Amino acid sequence: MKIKEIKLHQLLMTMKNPFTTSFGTQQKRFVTIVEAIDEDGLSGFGECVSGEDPLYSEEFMDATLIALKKYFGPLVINKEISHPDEVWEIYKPFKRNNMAKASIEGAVWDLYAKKKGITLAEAMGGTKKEVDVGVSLGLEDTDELLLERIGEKVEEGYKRIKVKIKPGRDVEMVRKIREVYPEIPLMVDANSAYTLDDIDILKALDEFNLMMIEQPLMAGDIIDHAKLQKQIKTPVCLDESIDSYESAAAAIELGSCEIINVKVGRVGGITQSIKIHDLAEKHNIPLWCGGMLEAGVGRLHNVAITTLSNFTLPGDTASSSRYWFEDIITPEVVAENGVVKVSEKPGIGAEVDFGKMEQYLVKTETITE
Ligand code: OSB
Ligand code: MG
Repeated sequence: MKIKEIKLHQLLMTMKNPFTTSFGTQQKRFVTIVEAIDEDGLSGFGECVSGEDPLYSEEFMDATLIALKKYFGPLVINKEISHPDEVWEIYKPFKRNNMAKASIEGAVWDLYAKKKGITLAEAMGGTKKEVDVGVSLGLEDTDELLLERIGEKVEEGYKRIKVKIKPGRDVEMVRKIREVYPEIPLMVDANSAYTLDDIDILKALDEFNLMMIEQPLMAGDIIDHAKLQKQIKTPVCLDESIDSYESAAAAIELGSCEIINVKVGRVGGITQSIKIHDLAEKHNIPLWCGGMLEAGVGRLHNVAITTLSNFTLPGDTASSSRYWFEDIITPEVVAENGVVKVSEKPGIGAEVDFGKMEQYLVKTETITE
C-alpha cells in the first residue's frame, strides 16, 4: 500500500468530570485523530495520545503536531509499505517522539487490516473474542466522594478498580477503601509521585492486598524500582518507565517490576508493543493495556492489542461513556460487566463518525508530501 495523504483531525473534547492524578487535574482533552488515506482512497485511523502539557511524559500535543507535520507524516507518504512493521524502521533514525510515531503507525495498521479484510486484533496476532477491563479513578477531594465513585464502578461490574494516590492521599485513603470493600480487585497508581525516601509509606501499602502498585517512583527509573520490589510483596507495575522495548527488557532483567502496563503510544506503536508482549510472555511478566483518556479510535486500538495472549490482567479501556457524553465512533465502546466484545468488522471495527466529530473539531490539517 501507498499512503497518499494524512489528515490530522484536531479535536478539543471535554470530559464528563475532571480527572486528577498526582501530576494535575484536567477536564479538557486535546485529541488528534490521524487519518491515513491510500492510493485507493481507503482510510485507516490512529489516535495521538500525548497530553496538553508534558506532565505524564515529555511529549505534548503542540510539539507532537509539529513532529507529525515535519517528520513522521512526510516520511511515510508515497512509500511502498507492505507491512506496518516497516513504519518503525522508517522512523528509526528519529529519536523518541513515541506518541507521534505511534499515531501514524496505528493508522497504517488499521488500513493494513482493512485492506486484508481482517480485524486489527487479527492483524496483530490477537485471538481473544472479548477482553476484561477495569476502570481508573482519579483523586477526589474527599475519601467519601471517592468511595461513592468506587461504588458506582463496582456496581457497573468493572473487573478491577484502580485509584490514583499521591503523598498525603495514600495509606489512610486505601485503608478506608478496604474497610468498605475488603474483597474487590484493587490497585493504586502513583504516577511517579514518590521516592525511596517514602519507603515507609510504600511498605505500609503492602498490607491491603493490592493487585499491584503502579509507577510509584520516578518516570524512567528502573534502578530504584528494583530496590523497591525487593522490599515489598505487592507487585510493582511499571507505566511511565517502560518507554521502549529496550527499557522493558532492562526492567525485566533487573527485576524492577512484576507486571507491565503497555500503552501503545508510550512505547512507539503496535509493532513495539508486540515485541514487548512477546518478551514479557517469555519471562512470565503479565501485561495489561493502560489508557490515556482516549477517544474512540484509541480505545479500539487498546481493545485490539488486549486480545494478545499475555494481556492477562484487566486493562483501563472502560466504556466510551466513562469519559465522554458522546464518543466519535459508531458504535461506541461498551463494557458490560467489565467485558468488552471485540468487533468482527475489519480494522478497528467501528466507524469514525465525522458527524459526531464535528462538534469537537478545531481544525483539520492535511499532509501530502
Ligand atoms: O497513569 O495510567 C495513567 C490517564 C492519563 C495519563 C496517565 C494515566 C491515566 C489513567 C487513566 O490512569 C486511564 C484511562 O482511563 O484512559
Ligand atoms: Mg499509570
